[in-house]
Amino acid sequence: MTLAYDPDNIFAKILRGAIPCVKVWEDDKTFAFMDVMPRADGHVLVISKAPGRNIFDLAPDALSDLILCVQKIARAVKAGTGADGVTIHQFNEPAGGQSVFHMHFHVIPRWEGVPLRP
Ligand code: DGP
Repeated sequence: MTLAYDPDNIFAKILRGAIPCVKVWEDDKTFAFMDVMPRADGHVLVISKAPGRNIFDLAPDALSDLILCVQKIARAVKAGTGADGVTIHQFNEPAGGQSVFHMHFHVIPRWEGVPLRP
């Protein structure tokens, strides 16, 4: 069963400007901002402006726009931080590690031999 999208989730409030964030990208379909609990310096969250809870219910067109934005942000994060690579995380439902129920990707810069912060 797909659970309902809650329009009062934290990322929906960020999109509405009701909660501040450090924005790094915005267009008509997507939005990216710094994670407040970064696993590494330069950790960015990338979200769709469409109201999808996670991978199970985001509309296909919105998912296409989102993953293309993730690629753009991954390239920018790697170039901007000088990282050796990036780790991309995406979690679905509490059992899958999701805590904010608005579809998002984590883009985390990585350096050789440096573990992620907990
Ligand atoms: P998860 O749903 O497990 O992918 O984790 C959600 C992430 O969102 C977590 O890394 C912390 C981040 N986060 C939670 N609340 C806020 C917030 O108010 N602002 C920002 N910028 N990030 C947040």
